[in-house]
Amino acid sequence: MNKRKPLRLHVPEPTGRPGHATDFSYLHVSPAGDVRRPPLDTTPVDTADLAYSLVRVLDDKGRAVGPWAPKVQPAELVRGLRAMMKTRIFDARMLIAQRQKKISFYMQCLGEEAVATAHAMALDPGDMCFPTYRQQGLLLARDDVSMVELMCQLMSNARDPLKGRQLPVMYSIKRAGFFSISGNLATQFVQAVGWGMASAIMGDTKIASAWIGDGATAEADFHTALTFAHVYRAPVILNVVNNQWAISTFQAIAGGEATTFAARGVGCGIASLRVDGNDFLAVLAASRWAAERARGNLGPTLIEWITYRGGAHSTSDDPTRYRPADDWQHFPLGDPIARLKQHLLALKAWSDAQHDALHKELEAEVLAAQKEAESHGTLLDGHTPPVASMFEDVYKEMPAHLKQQLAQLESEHGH
Ligand SMILES: Cc1ncc(C[n+]2csc(CCOP(=O)(O)OP(=O)(O)O)c2C)c(N)n1
Ligand SMILES: [Mg+2]
Repeated sequence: MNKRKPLRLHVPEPTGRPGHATDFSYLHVSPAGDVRRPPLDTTPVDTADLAYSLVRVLDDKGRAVGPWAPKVQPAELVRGLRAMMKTRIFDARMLIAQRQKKISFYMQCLGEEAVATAHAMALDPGDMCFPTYRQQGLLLARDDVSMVELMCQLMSNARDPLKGRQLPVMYSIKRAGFFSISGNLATQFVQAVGWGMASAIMGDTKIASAWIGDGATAEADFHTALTFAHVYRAPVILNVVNNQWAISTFQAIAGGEATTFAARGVGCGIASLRVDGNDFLAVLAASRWAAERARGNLGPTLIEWITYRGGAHSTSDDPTRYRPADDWQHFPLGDPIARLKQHLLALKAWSDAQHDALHKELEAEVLAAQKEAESHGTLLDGHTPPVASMFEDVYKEMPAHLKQQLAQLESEHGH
């Protein structure tokens, strides 16, 4: 007779649910300034402790403390604050535009603004990001990307540079180092590593920055990318944005319960950091560290950014169904905009009046951009690219069979 106990599986559960507050102790937050900063040429195995702690610079009083505090001028930080506020205001307006049916779909990065905007400040022109749909901050931090261009893509209007072929928010702006977003999650990671390897094979100096969410790390592409990055020491930054949720699935379901996502890197022979993603200074410092390593042929760096998805997953989601409605307010790492503002106030490089004035200025800027974008059409008025445009841009020279189909379309529909 079999006397063994029946086997059972462990199914991770979030520590909070609607009507029952989250216990955030699972995050294991280190005090600001507590985590060491290793030399750039550290060995991957020597970063093991960093994959289980949390690099933080800003303390509760808004002071920049510890070995990771970056050298940065207050004016540059004001630029960062501006980029985060612009991103948040842009998102809020586009969410409303979706509710007004001017856009079919939208995805905000509410609460995660520091990750992309501070990272953008650590990259050089010509570097290539392979983002997901929640890194609009990479674009909004740049002066050479107009909000009108982004909004025309969102509205799929006559000026949409992608001619309605991509889902709204899935931008593609090569000149801004922003690779076309693919809805197939985790493909970004293998593509970024391949791009970085190509850059090295060609003897170029440009590096790649790969982006993935906590949930998408469960895809095989993530692990394939780590192997290639490790073996060839590809010049790439491997960003894992752990915003605690993958639609309605808690990060523990993707494997964040008994270990960390940063620890995946160490296990694959890649130097890894776990960083407070709501701390603008920590994001800047860690991004610079990883970029310098990549540029110096010192190998890839994996960074797990701890943050919180403050809004819904997308306009098709209702997070009150699976997590406490006020969860974000209790997130121990706070709000990245409020924290950088507090730091600038502590430095006496900023004031409440300046903050309010900047907020108003940005609201007006976003509104003006929206007016201009809407003058080229929205989903409401059918100002979309001509149907015949679907035949363009697929091949450099249009092949005979497409020419035939285009002619057929024109003869049948009079286009
Ligand atoms: C390969 C693949 N599987 C599933 C989906 C459907 N899907 C879209 S977003 C998403 C959740 C992703 O969560 P995470 O990676 O944590 O990113 P976040 O949305 O939190 O930024 C899923 C499952 C997809 N787009 N691609
Ligand atoms: Mg997520």
